[in-house]
Formats: sequence, C-alpha cells, structure tokens
Amino acid sequence: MDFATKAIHVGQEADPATGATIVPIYQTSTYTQRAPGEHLGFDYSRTINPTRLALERCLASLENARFGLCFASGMAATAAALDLLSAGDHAVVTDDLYGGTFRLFDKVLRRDGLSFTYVDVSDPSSVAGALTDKTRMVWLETPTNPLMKLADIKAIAAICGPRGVLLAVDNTFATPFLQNPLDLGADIVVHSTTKYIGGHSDTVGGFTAANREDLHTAMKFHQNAVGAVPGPLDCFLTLRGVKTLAVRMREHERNAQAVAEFLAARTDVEQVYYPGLASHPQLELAKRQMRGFGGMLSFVPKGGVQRSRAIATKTKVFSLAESLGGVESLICHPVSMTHGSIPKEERDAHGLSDALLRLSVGIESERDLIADLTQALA
Ligand code: P1T
Repeated sequence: MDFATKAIHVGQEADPATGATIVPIYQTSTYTQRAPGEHLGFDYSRTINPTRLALERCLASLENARFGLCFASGMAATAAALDLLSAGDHAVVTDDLYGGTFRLFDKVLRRDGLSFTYVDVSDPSSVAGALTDKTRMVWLETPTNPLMKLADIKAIAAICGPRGVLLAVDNTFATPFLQNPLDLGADIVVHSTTKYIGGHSDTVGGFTAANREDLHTAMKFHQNAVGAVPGPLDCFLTLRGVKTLAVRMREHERNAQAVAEFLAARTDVEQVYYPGLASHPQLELAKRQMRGFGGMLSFVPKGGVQRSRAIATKTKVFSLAESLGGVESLICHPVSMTHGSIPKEERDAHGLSDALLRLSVGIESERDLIADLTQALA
C-alpha cells in the first residue's frame, strides 16, 4: 500500500462494535470484564486504548515499522527511547537539536548517570570518533532543529551496527512522508506528533517506532510503567490530522522552497538554511536520503539580533510562536524561545546565531507569505 492510502486506512478498519467508519474516541479509562482476567484484550487505558492503538498502527505503517507506541508528547517519546539506556551508559548526540531535548539530556538524564557527547553529525567520522566503550546510543535529528543540518543515516548506521550501538533518529522535521530512518538502518524512530503528523497545532503528542521486538517491548514497558500516554481525544485528532499528511507536505514544501529562494535572493539576508537550496552543503544527501526538503527553514537577516527581533514582531501571516508543522505559518526566534535552554557558549560553538530566525512555512497562499515577509523585512 502506498503512503497516502496507509495514512487513511491502516489501523482504521470499521469499528467492530458499531461499524463506525471513523475510529471512535474511546473516552474510557477502563473496560468491563466478563470474569476476572477475562476481557476483550483491553483492561485499562494507560496500558491500551482502542483509539490510541489505531494511531499506533497507522503511524507504525507510515514508518515501515513492525511496532509503534504513542506518548503524551515528543519529549515523553524521547524519554522512553532514552530509557533503553542505564546509568553509566554514554550517548553521542547531534550538536544542533531541539532545546527541550538538550534540556532532558543535560538536566535530567545526566543526573541519572547517563553521559552525552555532542558532535557535528553532518560528518559521520565525527560520530565514529566520539564513540567510547560505554556508548550505547547515537541520537540524531535530521534535518536538525534549527540549523537544518543533515546526518547520513545509512553511513552512521554502518558505524553503529557492528559496535552494537543503537541508532535513534528524531524524524519530526522530515516526517515519514519524506524520510524513513528504519529503512536506512536506524533502530528507533521518534516523532513529536505535535508537529506535521497532527498538522493543526491542536494537540501535543509523541511516537516511537522500531522493528526489533526487544526494543519495542522495553519501550512499551516504559510507556505503561511511567504512564505518559496521550488521551483518546488527542489520538483521534492526531489520526484525523495524519490522513492529510501527504497533501499537506507537498504544499509545505512548495511554499518553503519559494520562501527560501525569496530570502536567498535578498541582499539584506546573510544566510538561508534550507536543504532544497543549491547553497545547502548537503543538497546531494538530501536528494538521496529524503523524498523532498520539507517545510522548515531558518535564516539570518543582516542587522543583528535587534533587526531579527523586529522582523519576528512585524509579521502578520506568520505568527510569532514556538512549535512547527501546522497548516499555519509560524516564525520563531530560537535563542529567546525554543532553544533558550541551550547555554550561549554551546550555541555559539556550533553556529546557532543570536540573530537566527526560524520559519515553519504553512500551506497558506505563497503570494501572501512572501508579501508578509517583504513588509516585515522592509
Ligand atoms: O513538544 P513535544 O511534542 O514534546 O516535542 C518535542 C520535540 C522533539 N523533537 C523535535 C525535533 C522538536 O522540534 C520538538 C519540539 N519542538 C518545538 C516545540 C519547537 O518549536 O522546536
């Protein structure tokens, strides 16, 4: 089955109880048993819920995964994947990543005895060079948030596999429509479904996928034991959103390419970061590894942080907000918003400028988006 068909049908057979065509919101915490321990496979909604199960099956199919698990947020999904590690273990991590992920690693998991080394994953040899005999996981975002750097998943999987190091990929920016890390050799895929998968900025959620049953079983144990599960209504909304992921991504990409080219042509813009531009140093990898370039881009206007903040305040169609991947366009000033939890020295060290602006390019009219940026840059 092709992607667009799977998004609409997998896990979403007519409801066995009523024939409802759309998976119902099973807003129940518990299930009546015929006799103690005798039930229809559903016993308690932290453990299993039919609306969540439908979403898990659908999203797993989109990642070509045998198994999928939904969580209350992208961070909860990330925490479940990291729970595969134990005190004393080491992970190698992309040096450019979502600020909340850095905060979880640096402020929570380090306290629990894990250690992390941050490297520029656009060069696979820097990943190889950072491995130690304690390394159990490599954690990638590709493209990265917010600098849009790519990691060669296949090349890094070839480094990790023989050493028994797990490769986890946060696929939030690319979406399963554009990239399937498991097919390229990754062991675990993580998503913030809050973003493109939900697509309408009305839910917070997360997802993990794996093909290895042992990894799935361990993350499922964590899901039930810790209990950071999404409610049935959020699962319903996410499932409704994912049905249109394919059509939305095509529009996001068309608009993002146009906006990237518009910005790149301006003399008052210093740099544009978008994998679909000829100036992106990894355009060839993007073409090889992804089926498109996505809807996210970042840029550094000339004029320093003051001008950047002014631009972010002046846009009208682009809302000044955290998050991404919804149908509406958003503008963000990462260092004062999404990436504030990364210390300035670390941001400077890996090239995250204080003046950087990030755009989540929505699916409004291209003309209106470019007119909005034109007036904000003026
Ligand atoms: O917000 P939550 O659903 O918990 O997802 C966290 C997360 C994980 N991974 C990536 C790549 C992300 O971008 C995020 C969340 N990011 C934002 C809120 C943001 O504006 O960048």
